[in-house]
Amino acid sequence: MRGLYLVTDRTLCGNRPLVDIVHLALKGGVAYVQLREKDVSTRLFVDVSQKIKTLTDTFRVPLIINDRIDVALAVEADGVHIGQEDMSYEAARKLMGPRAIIGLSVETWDDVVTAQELDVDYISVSPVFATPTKTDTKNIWGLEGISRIKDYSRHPLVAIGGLNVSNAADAVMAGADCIAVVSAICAAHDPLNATRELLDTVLTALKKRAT
Ligand code: TZP
Ligand code: MG
Repeated sequence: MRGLYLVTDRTLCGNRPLVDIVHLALKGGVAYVQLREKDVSTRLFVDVSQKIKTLTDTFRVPLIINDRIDVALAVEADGVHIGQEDMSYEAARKLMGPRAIIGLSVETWDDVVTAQELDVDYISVSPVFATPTKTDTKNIWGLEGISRIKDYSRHPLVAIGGLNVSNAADAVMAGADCIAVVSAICAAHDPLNATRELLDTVLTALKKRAT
C-alpha cells in the first residue's frame, strides 16, 4: 500500500453523484478506492459497488469495500476494510480468499499488537487527527502515534483522519506509507485538482523519506 487512498462518503459529495467524484479521484491518480456506506440499503450498496467496480477496473485500481464482506463478494471487489467491531480478520480471510486485500483499523496499542499476528495487508492508523467525518473514535494517534506504530509494526501503514494537503507530508515523514482521505477529496470544490495536489504531496514526501 503506497500513495493516495480515497475513502468515500456520499454525504460529503453535496449534490454531486458519488460515482462522479470517484471518477475524478481516479483521474487524479488515487491508488485505492474504499467504498464506505453507513446509511444505505444493501441493495443500493451493491448497485453502487458494481458501478464503481466497473470504473476502478478501467483504471486498474483496487476497490475495497468497508465493513461488508457480503457486498464485497457480491461484486467481486478486490478487498475489504474491517474495523475492530466488524467480522474478525480470520473470518474475513476465510470468506474473501488468500488473494483479497484485507485492511484493519487500529484504534489502540492493543489493536496494533494483535494485528502483528494477522496477515492483514495493511493497518490503518485511525484516526491520526480528530475529524468531523468520524466522531466515534477512541484515541487520536497524532504524528507520534504513526511513528510509534511504524517502529513496531510489520504491516504497511495507512494514515487516516483529518489529513489534507497541509499535513499529508508530515504523516508520510512520520511513517505512513499511504494517505487515506475522505473530505479532502469528497468535499473538495474541485475533486480532480484536490486529488492531483494531494498525490503530488504524498509522492514527494515518500521520495524524500526514502533518501
Ligand atoms: N476512519 C478513521 S478517521 C475516518 C475514518 C473513515 C474519517 C476520515 O475522514 P477525513 O474527512 O479524511 O478526516
Ligand atoms: Mg467498520
